[in-house]
Parts: sequence; C-alpha cells; structure tokens
Amino acid sequence: MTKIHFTKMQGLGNDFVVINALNESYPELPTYAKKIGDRRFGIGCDQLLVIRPSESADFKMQIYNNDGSEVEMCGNGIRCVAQYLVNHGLTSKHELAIETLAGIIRPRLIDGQVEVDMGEPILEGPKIPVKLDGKIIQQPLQVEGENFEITCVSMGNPHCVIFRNNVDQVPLEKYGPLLEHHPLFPKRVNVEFIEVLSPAHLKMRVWERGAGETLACGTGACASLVAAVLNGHSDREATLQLKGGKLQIRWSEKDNRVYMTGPGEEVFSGVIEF
Ligand code: ZDP
Repeated sequence: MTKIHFTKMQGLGNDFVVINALNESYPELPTYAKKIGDRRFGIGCDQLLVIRPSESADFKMQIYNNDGSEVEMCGNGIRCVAQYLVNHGLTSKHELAIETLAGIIRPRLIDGQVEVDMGEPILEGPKIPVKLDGKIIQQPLQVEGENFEITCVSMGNPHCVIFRNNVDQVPLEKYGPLLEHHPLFPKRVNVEFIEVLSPAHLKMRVWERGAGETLACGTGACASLVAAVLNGHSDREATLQLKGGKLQIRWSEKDNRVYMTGPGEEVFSGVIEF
C-alpha cells in the first residue's frame, strides 16, 4: 500500500486534489485519477493536479479530469498550484514558470490574488482542434434540432463558446455532453454558454470536457472573453461572472496575450492509501 499526502484546493468552486510529487514520483497516480476524483468512492474533485520537477521551468503541473483523462492546461488549477508552492515554502519566487502540456505558463502572486499570463489564444480550426479550416466565429451548428452559433478558441485546451440571452435557462445537462462529444471536435471540447450583461460584464456557465458542469473554468473564461471580443460583444477587459464567483480577464492588444486574475485557496489536507 502507498500512502499519498494530498491538499484539497479550490478556485471559485472549481475544486482540485493537489499532490506534491517533487520527491516521490508515484508512477501509478494516473491510474488512480478517476478514483481520486470520485465524490463518493474517492476524495472528490473536478481535477487532479500533480506537481513534478521540471527540466525547462520552475515546476511541472500534470492535470487529470475526474474521468481520468489527462489534459493540456487548467486556469483555476494553475492559480491554486502557484499559491500552494508559496504557502508550503517550495519557492521564494512570486513570479513562477510552470511547465504544462500547453507550454510554459507564468502565474504571479499579487495582493492575495494570482495573475496568470495565459499566453496567446489559438484561433485556427485544425490547431484547436476543430474539424473546420480557418477561424470559427458564429459558425452555425445544429445538434438534435437545436440551432447553435459556435465560436471556437484554444487556450492550450479546446473551447466552444455560444452566446445566449439567458444562460440559466440553457439545458446544459442535455447539450453539454452532446457538444463535448460532437464529431467536429476530435479531442472533445469544453462548452461555454455566455450571456452578455454589458461590454465589461459577461455571465458564464460551463460544461467541462471530462468533468461535466463545474462552478468555474479559468481557461473557459479566457476563451469566452476572446470569443466575445471576436463577436463584437465586449471590451478587451471584462469581469466573467461564473457560478462560483468572478474572474478578471484581459486580452492585451499590445502583445495579444490573455491575462487572468483570481484566487486559489487551500481547503484541507489529508492522506489516502492505494
Ligand atoms: O480541458 C479540459 O478538459 C478542462 N476540463 C480542464 C480543466 C480546466 C479547468 N477547469 C480550468 O480552470 O481551466 C481546470
């Protein structure tokens, strides 16, 4: 039996099990990702985050959805990992370089919040990936008789953004999985429904690939702000109102990079045996 120490964290209610694998490699962890994520038979979380040493950055972060799938990037999670590393004295830096499957991402701790340089949005269909060429902006898509207009953006992970007048009325449990698994998306997709409250205030609901509806998604909030700008619905900086709280998102005209600011908090820690 292996005993593994973990810390439970959350960013706007998007919750994570964080495991420090800097000194122990725990090679079996990927096989336990689904069990760890199970809210009844495991610890329970939207994503498992594993901190490992890195050759190319300060640390490496591996991300597993609670269906066990490994994914490229995680916005709320990287804020939590940055906060964890500082809280536990694993770094004296306040600006970090974290290696992910989506490249090196740079969180910075400022006044109790974490600001993250999320990089440049990817808009070319094949690179998101979506089985369509060029940019996908207000592209009609019919699913089970329902007409959608989709805008697709990658923040290292794929997102499909849809604008609606009242997101609380969207039957997300029905259309979330139908869009997530639509053949247009070879690696599946995260789905965001956005209600424009004003050019600086967007309300969001998210159906996450590999996790279902969550209270917040950081990469999804960034993708949604980019989609809102591309559709002429918002300023380049706005507040994203999520079920779990607010995120500040800015798409810089100067360097074309997206900046996300929000919290990352520890809840409890424990030990689990496999
Ligand atoms: O790309 C995916 O499969 C996402 N479900 C990964 C998790 C994203 C996250 N919710 C975020 O904040 O970006 C952690």
